Amino acid sequence: MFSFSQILNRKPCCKACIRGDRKFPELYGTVSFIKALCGTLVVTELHNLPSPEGVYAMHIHNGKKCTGNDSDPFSNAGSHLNPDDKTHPFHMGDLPAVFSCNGFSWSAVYTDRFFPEQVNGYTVIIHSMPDDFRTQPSGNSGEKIACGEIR
Ligand SMILES: [Cu+2]
Repeated sequence: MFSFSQILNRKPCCKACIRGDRKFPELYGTVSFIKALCGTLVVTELHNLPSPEGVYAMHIHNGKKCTGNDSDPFSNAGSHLNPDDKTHPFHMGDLPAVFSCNGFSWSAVYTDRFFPEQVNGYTVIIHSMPDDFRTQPSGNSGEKIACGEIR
């Protein structure tokens, strides 16, 4: 019988090493992309989130670099990965939020919106606020506070 717990032990196809911006230099973690069924198991582990009980939007963005400028340290991460020109929250790169457990978070979600190869080379962004899954184009999720390049 098929079981996702076995898939968790598979080697990820690609991975993003997450780092906080200069306001949150302690924030770090990984987002791993494991091929599963008709899509991907996305496994997220984050340490030192800003608030012990915070909820943070997470998306795959269409930029390729976690670089930026003074006003937006990750401006080169671009906006939501959305090759099919859909509305939010139906972008390819839209994902469930991460919940802080005293600054730590671990989660796994299965999505059939993409295979790992389709997001390889792009970026994962963690935002300062939860996603309202309603406001266009990006769920009113606040600043980008952490970023990782998928490779
Ligand atoms: Cu985003």
